[in-house]
Amino acid sequence: QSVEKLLRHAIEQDKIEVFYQPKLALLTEKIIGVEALVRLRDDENKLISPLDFIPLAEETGLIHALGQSVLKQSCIAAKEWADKGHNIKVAVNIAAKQFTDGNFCNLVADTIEQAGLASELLELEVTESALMHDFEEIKIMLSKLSDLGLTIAIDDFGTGYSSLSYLKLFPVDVLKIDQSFVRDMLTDTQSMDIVRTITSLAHTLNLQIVAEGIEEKQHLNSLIDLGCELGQGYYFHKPMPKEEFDKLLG
Ligand code: G
Ligand code: G
Ligand code: MN
Ligand code: NA
Repeated sequence: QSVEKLLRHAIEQDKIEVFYQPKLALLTEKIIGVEALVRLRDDENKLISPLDFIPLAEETGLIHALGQSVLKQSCIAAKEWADKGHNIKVAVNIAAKQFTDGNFCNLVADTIEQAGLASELLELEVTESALMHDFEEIKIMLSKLSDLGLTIAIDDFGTGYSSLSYLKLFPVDVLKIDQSFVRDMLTDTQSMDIVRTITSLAHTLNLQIVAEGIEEKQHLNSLIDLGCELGQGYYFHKPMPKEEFDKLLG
């Protein structure tokens, strides 16, 4: 079966899955949030990588239904965790195509409201390239989203092709250091320098900083030394199904 068919069926049958990867305060190793990551299964129940269906979903327009399913499941999950006394912020990846849909802001507002979620517990992750469209339009939309009380994170920060001025002009709250820099920081001084510089930039601009792709104790130690407060990666936890994360929370 083609990936497109699998995707269509999964959407029709409400079988889009969401995994959650814990995000931690690096000093205390306390879980403070999760990143929601979409999952799709093939005919043999094996997981297909989002890399193999997100681009397709964007081309076919299925990204709207897919993204809405992920957003809704994520908001419902975070509400459930909050009701159990856990303040777990959920970060949802938003594709460029979703973002430029004129109705996106209303959709987000409705989804939060229907889930009964405090908007502070939702973060939207957008890539730099998603922001590099009509400047005024993006600015208005980000401001509306920000006014809802949720936070905006720039994903894969440092890999995009953009000027830094948008950090000043858009209401951005969080920078996520791309995992390639973290992966190489112990062996490549340039990557280490980039991580240091992004962390320092974030502090200067009063932005939160999240390191991605922490795989080793030494990554963690170096990031703490650089003053990076938050992070995620296989060293702590891989993305996992909701049931597994529920158990982890206790
Ligand atoms: O866990 P990982 O293999 O899940 O994700 C691979 C890529 O797919 C990452 O770049 C991630 O940002 C992207 N991705 C994962 N889930 C989603 C999603 O729900 N929406 C979008 N737009 N991208 C996602
Ligand atoms: O582009 P984005 O940052 O949204 O992508 C997140 C991707 O990174 C997902 O595919 C997730 O499974 C993956 N990921 C999360 N932690 C690690 C890690 O420690 N190492 C590697 N190699 N990938 C990771
Ligand atoms: Mn992400
Ligand atoms: Na990333």
